[in-house]
Amino acid sequence: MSPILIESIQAIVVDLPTIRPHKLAMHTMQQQTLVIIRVRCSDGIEGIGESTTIGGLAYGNESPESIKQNIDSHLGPLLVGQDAANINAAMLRLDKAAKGNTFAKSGLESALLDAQGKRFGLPVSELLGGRVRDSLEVAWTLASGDTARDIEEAARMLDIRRHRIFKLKIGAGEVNADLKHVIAIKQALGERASVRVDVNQAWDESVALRACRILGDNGIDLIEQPISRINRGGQIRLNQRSPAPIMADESIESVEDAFSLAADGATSIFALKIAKNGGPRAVLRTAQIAEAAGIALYGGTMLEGAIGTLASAHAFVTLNKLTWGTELFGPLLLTEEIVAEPPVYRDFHLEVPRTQGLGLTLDEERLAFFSRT
Ligand code: MUC
Ligand code: MG
Repeated sequence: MSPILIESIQAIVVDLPTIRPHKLAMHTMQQQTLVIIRVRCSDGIEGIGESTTIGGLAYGNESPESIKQNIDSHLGPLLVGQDAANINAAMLRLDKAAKGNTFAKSGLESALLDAQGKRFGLPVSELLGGRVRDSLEVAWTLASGDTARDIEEAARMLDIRRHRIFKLKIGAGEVNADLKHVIAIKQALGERASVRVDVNQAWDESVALRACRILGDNGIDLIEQPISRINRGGQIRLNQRSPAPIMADESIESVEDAFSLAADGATSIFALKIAKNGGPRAVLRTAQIAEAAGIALYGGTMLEGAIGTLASAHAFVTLNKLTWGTELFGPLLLTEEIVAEPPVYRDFHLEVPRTQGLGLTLDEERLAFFSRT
């Protein structure tokens, strides 16, 4: 039987409006930019994937424009003409020829998995070994920058049973003002919600030591990436001293980073992100390191739209344990969709489709309308 070949690869930059500005320590998002990947194969099947980051180059080493450029000029040509059904060989070829670029690789790997699922009539989760759950609990990020507005937003989410876990983005402001903001929100929500913070590396160790203690003593359940990813010694000390558990996010830019954090005892929770590991298969390698090291797991996001969100979800439903739930709410931050079937959120959870591939089809008209020309 002759192999099914990859015939063409297209990367499309799409700008979508958000429901409100989203304020992180390093950047305030006024919209979100997705990179949509289309992989067309010789059996007529098309796989779709997504490579999305936050704030241009503010968050990581790849921007939407560099992702597109690197796929168009380097990664795409390496895959065209290769066996579309052999994902191991395709991704190995990319890893041998290209360093890093995990965001671009993640979208390509997702698209190959989507195509393979459509080919075999299976959901991506089943290609990854099979799911152990059908839905995932989803946190919401309160990031309007205003305490009263955040409390109101959280109360509404609780009332409509959409979220009961809230992550607060802090670090952009003065530390005492940030702590006041977080404590006011926790006091307003009380036991109705789990409240966590993400500092996005903004503090130094001297600030973090005091702030983590205050946060832990005031009922905050988890502290994400309080200090620089570069400060490994500081991460180890904080992990030992903070009363609330510390989660690594930016510290993980590869599966190898995950291994060295585990070996150093630098964190007690990993934020799993397909984009920072190189795809849904790659992120499961990081999950296996965590499981072996006794590190808990959380399903993270780069605020992808529906495609990247479901590519993550299909990987996360296969995990033995997902102690801290997920934050796969990206599509809910957008006012527009470019797929025909928007993901379903119900009763604090995201439902993961059992249809073939990722379970999504592109809405061509809307994709064309929002694509950058
Ligand atoms: C991050 O740093 O975790 C995830 C949720 C959110 O609001 O921002 C992202 C990025
Ligand atoms: Mg984070």
